[in-house]
Amino acid sequence: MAVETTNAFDPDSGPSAARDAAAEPEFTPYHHPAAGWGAAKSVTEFMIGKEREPILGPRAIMKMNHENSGFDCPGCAWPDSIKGIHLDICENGIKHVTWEMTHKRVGPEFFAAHSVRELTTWSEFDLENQGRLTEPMVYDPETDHYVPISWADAFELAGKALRELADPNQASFYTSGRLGNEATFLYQLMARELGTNNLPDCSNMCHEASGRALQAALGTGKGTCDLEDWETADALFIMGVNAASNAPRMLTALAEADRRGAAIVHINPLVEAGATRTIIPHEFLQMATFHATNTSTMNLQPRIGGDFAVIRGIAKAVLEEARTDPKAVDTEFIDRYTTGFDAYRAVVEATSWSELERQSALTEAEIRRAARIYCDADRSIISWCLGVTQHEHGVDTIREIVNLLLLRGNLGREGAGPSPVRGHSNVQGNRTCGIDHRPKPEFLDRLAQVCGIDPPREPGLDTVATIEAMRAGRVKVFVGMGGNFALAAPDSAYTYEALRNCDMTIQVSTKLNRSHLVHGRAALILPCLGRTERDEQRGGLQETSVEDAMAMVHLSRGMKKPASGHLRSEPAIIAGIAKAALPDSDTPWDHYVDDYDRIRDTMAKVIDGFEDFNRRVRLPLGFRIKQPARELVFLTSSGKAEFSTADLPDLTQEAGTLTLATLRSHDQWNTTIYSDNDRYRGVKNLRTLVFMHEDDMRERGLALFDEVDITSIARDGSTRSLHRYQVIPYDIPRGCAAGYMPEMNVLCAIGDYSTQSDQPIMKNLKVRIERSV
Ligand SMILES: Nc1nc2c(c(=O)[nH]1)N[C@H]1C(S)=C(S)[C@@H](COP(=O)(O)OP(=O)(O)OC[C@H]3O[C@@H](n4cnc5c(=O)[nH]c(N)nc54)[C@H](O)[C@@H]3O)O[C@H]1N2
Ligand SMILES: Nc1nc2c(c(=O)[nH]1)N[C@H]1C(S)=C(S)[C@@H](COP(=O)(O)OP(=O)(O)OC[C@H]3O[C@@H](n4cnc5c(=O)[nH]c(N)nc54)[C@H](O)[C@@H]3O)O[C@H]1N2
Ligand SMILES: [Mo]
Repeated sequence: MAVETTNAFDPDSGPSAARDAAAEPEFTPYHHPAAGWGAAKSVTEFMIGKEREPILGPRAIMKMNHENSGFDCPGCAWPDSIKGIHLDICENGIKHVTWEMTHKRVGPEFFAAHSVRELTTWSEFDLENQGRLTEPMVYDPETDHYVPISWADAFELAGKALRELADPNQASFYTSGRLGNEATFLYQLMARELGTNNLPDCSNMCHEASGRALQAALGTGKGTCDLEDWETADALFIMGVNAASNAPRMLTALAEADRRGAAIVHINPLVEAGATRTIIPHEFLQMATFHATNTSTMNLQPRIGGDFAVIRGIAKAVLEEARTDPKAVDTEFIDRYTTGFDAYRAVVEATSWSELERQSALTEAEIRRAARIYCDADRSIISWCLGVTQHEHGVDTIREIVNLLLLRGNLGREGAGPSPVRGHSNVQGNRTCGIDHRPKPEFLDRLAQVCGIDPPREPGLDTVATIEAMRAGRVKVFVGMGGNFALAAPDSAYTYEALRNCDMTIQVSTKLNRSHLVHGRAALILPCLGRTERDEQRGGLQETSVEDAMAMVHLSRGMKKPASGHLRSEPAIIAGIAKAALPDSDTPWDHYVDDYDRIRDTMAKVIDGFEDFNRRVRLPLGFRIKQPARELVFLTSSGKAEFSTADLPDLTQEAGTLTLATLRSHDQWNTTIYSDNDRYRGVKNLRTLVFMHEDDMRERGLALFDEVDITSIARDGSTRSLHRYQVIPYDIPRGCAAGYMPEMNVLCAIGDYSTQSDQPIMKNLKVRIERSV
């Protein structure tokens, strides 16, 4: 099979036309520190320039991420600083908030003026840039327009579609990681009361590998570190994350680490902006004096997918060191808390340096230097994001990270441990509160007992399986609770066909996006309140809770007047659908929505670690979910932390092919594109690009901005192509290439997901890149 897109963008099979085709692309490598004045200038332009009027006043910024008195930043999941300055905000967080607070509106007049067919030719930027959705809309196939519908009729339409399914497993309920904990709980309750565990989420594309690896090794699906650990570690290993763009508040932690003399090692095929120098986002004095702080001791640039070899190499060097310095390995810790060490040592010793060099594309000396830093540090944290997870071998690599930590007892004590950088602001909370297509029996038992339902026990569908089931007609109703499924998912053409094959698609959203245009035979758009907005219910002003990447649960309270009087909160929308779909339900849906404290009281009885939820979540900083592994209690089958012994993956490339990773630019939030610029990578006015090593370009006779066709070769041999992308020479290992999601999702074959995590392999595509004809 070969999928061709006729030009760079094809509304029938992928994202649509670039925003400003007239603007000339520019590329000037960026040498300034990350954050600082560049960021401040960009924010100002964004707050005033783009939107033409100030939107986010100082009051809103001050309220963001404040001790339980404001709203949680809807940006990344990096925790709020506990000590010192609470004004821990960043350029991108301000962008995300401003985008939600826009004055523009997408009302019925807009839909009356534009058919769906017409809107499919608009760019992602233009769609979202129309502003906030204001009223429930239903698709009218006669006219190909969305038309207004009352909430009551919308709920009845959705309820009827769900009621009439022959089997509840013909519905699938997607969650994007912005959904608050209370709505999350109601959402999974509705799905399970209906009788399905089909609860795919963005985590299936994000940190599924982290959850599975940590669960197997340590008996917890989460990292064990908190921000105080970051503040006391002697060495930080930062793998596969573009911190300056995607977790900017991490820069503060890195700069502080550098000041106290801690070592920072970045492991990334690209040297990202945050991996050299930064200006701490909130230190305005530093901005004025342009005083940059180092954020790196060492940069290792392995080839894409080479992380396993890097970590194993460091472990090998540590074990070699232990022959002369017994303290290099923490034998007491290993004996007391772990199992499988001897087998692990044997596989590490059996892995040769030449093989490690070949697979990592680094030299033995480079790896040994990182090992030296690791051995010299009393306390080490290893942190990672998508550069590690979105691979076939994501789970094995994270287990190797844990192996390395265990070797020196870097677990269960201050300043040490595994610390995955989560994505969406509440993606971790979604999982904690029941969004899991493979729920644990204990969770279901408690849900049954407390909520009086009979939840299904067989596993449900994840993201990829949902797409396949929709395409095959086995799933007929798709509900998207936030997010932009059509574009975020792999294999755009295939995913579009799948969504279009549904009897009904229902999207609960704040802004217009591609998933409203790529819809089922019947389609609903249900507009909801954003996190910044006041949520008034019968019981008064409501707050909703979220969990950050370090397991802190705290309240978020919107304060802005809702974008439209018709908007409903996510809990209210879920309850509306649930009542219509489950007319005989004994669940007190309205009672819950009237006062979210009541949802929390039920959650306290169902969810581990949420005891006394209502009181504890109102403590000044909220509360931290207890972490057995942090206390050196391992809920694994052996009762110990388990070493793993995976073989080194073979990354040998076929001649003429490159390995391509899909990434975010600085100016985007997943599928939300703010501009065509990527400041820290020095790119302007261009998203249809591919970064390559200059020797790989030369070999193909290519120069800056030359047009190329990119063809991916899937495991099953099928090919997918993008045409007329422009090439940029970049500091990236040979044989590697990179470009932007979601445009490049066209290239991700639906069948190419990890056999270890079921995650689509979005960072490791086999491609051919040739000059366009
Ligand atoms: N502003 C902004 N913030 C965001 C997001 C956003 O879109 N915009 N998205 C949020 C979400 S949902 C998530 S999950 C996170 C994502 O945060 P990131 O993981 O930073 O996201 P990506 O842009 O995909 O970047 C992946 C990084 O991994 C590197 N990489 C690629 N392949 C490899 C590899 O094989 N090994 C290693 N070691 N590195 C590799 C890339 O060079 C890049 O630096 O950010 C969250 N925060
Ligand atoms: N090729 C490739 N594909 C990827 C990735 C990659 O690295 N490479 N990364 C993957 C990852 S890590 C993730 S997390 C997914 C992201 O996938 P999603 O979470 O599905 O996508 P987003 O772009 O974050 O969703 C944006 C939309 O969310 C809606 N929205 C915003 N705020 C709210 C809110 O408060 N409530 C509701 N109901 N809706 C809201 C708006 O309508 C907006 O258009 O993409 C994945 N796709
Ligand atoms: Mo994510």
